[in-house]
Amino acid sequence: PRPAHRPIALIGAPTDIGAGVRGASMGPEALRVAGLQAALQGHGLQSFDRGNLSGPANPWQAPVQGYRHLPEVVQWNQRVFDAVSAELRLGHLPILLGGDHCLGLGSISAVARHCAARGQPLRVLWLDAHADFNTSALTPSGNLHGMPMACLCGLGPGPLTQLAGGMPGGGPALRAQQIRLIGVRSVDPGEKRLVHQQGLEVFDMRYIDEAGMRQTMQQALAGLDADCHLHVSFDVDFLDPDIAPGVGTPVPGGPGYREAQLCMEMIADSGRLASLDIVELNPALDLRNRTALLAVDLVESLFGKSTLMRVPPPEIGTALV
Ligand code: 4U7
Ligand code: MN
Ligand code: MN
Ligand code: MN
Repeated sequence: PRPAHRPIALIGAPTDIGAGVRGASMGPEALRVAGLQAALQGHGLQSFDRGNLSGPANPWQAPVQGYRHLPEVVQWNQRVFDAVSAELRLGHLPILLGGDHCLGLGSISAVARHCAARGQPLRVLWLDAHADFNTSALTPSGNLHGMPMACLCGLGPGPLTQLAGGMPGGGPALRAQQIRLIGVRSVDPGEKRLVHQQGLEVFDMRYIDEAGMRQTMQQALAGLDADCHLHVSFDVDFLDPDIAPGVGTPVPGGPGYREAQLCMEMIADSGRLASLDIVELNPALDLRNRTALLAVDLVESLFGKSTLMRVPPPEIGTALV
């Protein structure tokens, strides 16, 4: 079936092992309490809740050679890799409920391996206030949630760049041309140079201000192959903190409610969404689960709920009412 009509598997990864603030470990439960599964079912989508993965506790240590908690981050990501791989093999659409964004590494490594084995093109949309492109030499914090994009491009410690044995050809999980960074407004100085050097396509907030979300998403989704696997890595701090306060690393000046909805609706219209991460939600900093409820609302749009008064696009509208 078209990716958007596949059964959905929810995978909880309750950890804040890569973050600089505690609390993202409560993200999976907050999303469940906010009604994620019922919302998906309300759109006629079949879904399974696989429960939570388990992994090492957060030892809250200082960085060692530029990395905080590297062995623990490796372990969590191996479990995420295995869980996401298993769902992809079953033909399901995995949704990773984070957890901090270091887990995007395990999730996307699994997706990249799956696509490579089938010769299927892959595109990754990274919705985030940050570029997450630090290395141990560049990071101001040592927090691995600021490094998954770089690791996926092959810049990082071996156990993370070669997760679960690495790609068939031995190369990195992703090439720069497969990635679109959207919503970026906080990048560290060395990180900025590296992002440019690697040639990543970045739609930062300045670009979104000037071009608008519509043109931004048209470009970010341009040239998608009919067979393409589209992965969305949704860092909740992508959103403006006025509407999404429940995150550990808020940055002012993000997309507002309507812009975020349009972003999600245009991804839905592509009909190619085949895997998703929802990460960096921090219920300890939220207000009455408001950010989790907003995330669920946006995920509904991502799966085809249109708030616009119009006839839905035929390929999506037939199965989703
Ligand atoms: B997130 C930061 F220094 N760049 O590396 C760092 F500003 O997954 C923040 O996008 C990283 O939320 C934020 O520590 C990681 C910092
Ligand atoms: Mn992030
Ligand atoms: Mn972020
Ligand atoms: Mn964050």
